[in-house]
Amino acid sequence: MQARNREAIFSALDVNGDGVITESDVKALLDGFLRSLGVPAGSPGARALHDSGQRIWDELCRQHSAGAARYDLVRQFFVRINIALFDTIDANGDGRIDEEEFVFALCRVGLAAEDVRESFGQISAGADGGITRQAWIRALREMVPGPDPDRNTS
Ligand SMILES: [Ca+2]
Ligand SMILES: [Ca+2]
Repeated sequence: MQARNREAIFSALDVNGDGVITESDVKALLDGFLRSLGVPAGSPGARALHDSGQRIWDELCRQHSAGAARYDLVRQFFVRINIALFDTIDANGDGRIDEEEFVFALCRVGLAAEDVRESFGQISAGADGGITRQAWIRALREMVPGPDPDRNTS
């Protein structure tokens, strides 16, 4: 992976730009995403996402204390947070992200519609009904190559 991408991922996760990723960046990141998608704060979906964020954060803190490499932690954070977002993006909760849900979510967070549609085609690979959780996880891991962060995440 290119150093430039690493930096881009790090700055995206360091929401307040102070050069370190902390628990408040996690909350701000998730709040920003929920706001973009119009998910009301305090709704069950918003609470579930924050609970996942908290679990991911606690786990990464444990690994950090155990001396895990910084890049590996940032990578894991990126992948796992995005896995947690699957349920938020899957607005109708049918277990698949269809093109409409995908384009809606990613355009709302500021990506160009053309790029988003292209990514949808690549990730769903023509599968009926859209992106499954497995395809989503695979795509995220390919985006930031490295050791498998968590084989049990589903
Ligand atoms: Ca920060
Ligand atoms: Ca769906």
